[in-house]
Amino acid sequence: MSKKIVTIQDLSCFGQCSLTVALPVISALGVEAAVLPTSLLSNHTMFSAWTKCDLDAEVESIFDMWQKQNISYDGLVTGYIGNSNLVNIIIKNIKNLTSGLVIIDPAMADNGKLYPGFDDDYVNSISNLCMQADIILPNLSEACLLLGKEYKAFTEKECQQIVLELAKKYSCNVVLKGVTKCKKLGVMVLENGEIKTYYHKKMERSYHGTGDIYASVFAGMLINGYDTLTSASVAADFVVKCIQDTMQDESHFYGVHFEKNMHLLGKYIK
Ligand code: PXL
Repeated sequence: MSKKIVTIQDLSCFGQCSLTVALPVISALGVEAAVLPTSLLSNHTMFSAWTKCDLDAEVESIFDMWQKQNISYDGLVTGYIGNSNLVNIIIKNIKNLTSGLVIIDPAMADNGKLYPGFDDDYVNSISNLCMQADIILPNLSEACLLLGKEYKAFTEKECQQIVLELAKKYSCNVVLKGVTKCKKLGVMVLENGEIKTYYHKKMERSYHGTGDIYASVFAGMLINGYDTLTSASVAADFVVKCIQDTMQDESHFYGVHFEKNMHLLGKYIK
């Protein structure tokens, strides 16, 4: 039986992030993707300006209607949500949405800085959301915010400690993104008490929306039954390939060209 998941995050109309990447990527893995847009933006917040309309009331109505219609999912994955009230609404409704896999990407920061508009209150609500997770996907900036640590360059050993602290605090498995070792970048995975790291080439440029592509590949893989390390490494390789393809296009600054690589995901369809 094919699986279905719901991806809960903003809809940035332009900019190759959040729902505009999640829907095609999850579908390309042969998984039915339902969407729940939490906010509507003209474009993501790495542009110099944007419009944003949070959909708190509509999100509550959608949850109510899904419950009335007995709509539920094999799993859910969350990303950028938009405000802490929305996060709290999601927390209240998670149990009605799925008795399956809960994947939380605490998408709120990068390079040691919160995204525009987010504050301590938002960090707090995302921390509460992580309490509901089976698995969380923080980058190092987000891990520091969740643990109240100062952001800096961390050694591999320190990253292992961070992973263990996160797993203990949230009683969940962890994929920590952005671990560095020599000239390599890696994802550190804790699954069933064991830590493993998948290292790959470090790219000279970073792009917006790659965390969202990462979470979508990871979620589709995991729901297809692949183990955490395989899901984490396939997601990393896919993002690296998309970045490589984008770097050749100097004019493309706001996201990555993922579309022409979608066929690479087909072999993981179950
Ligand atoms: O890729 C994360 C993300 C998603 N959605 C919006 C964003 C960002 C990162 O800044 O601004 C609207």
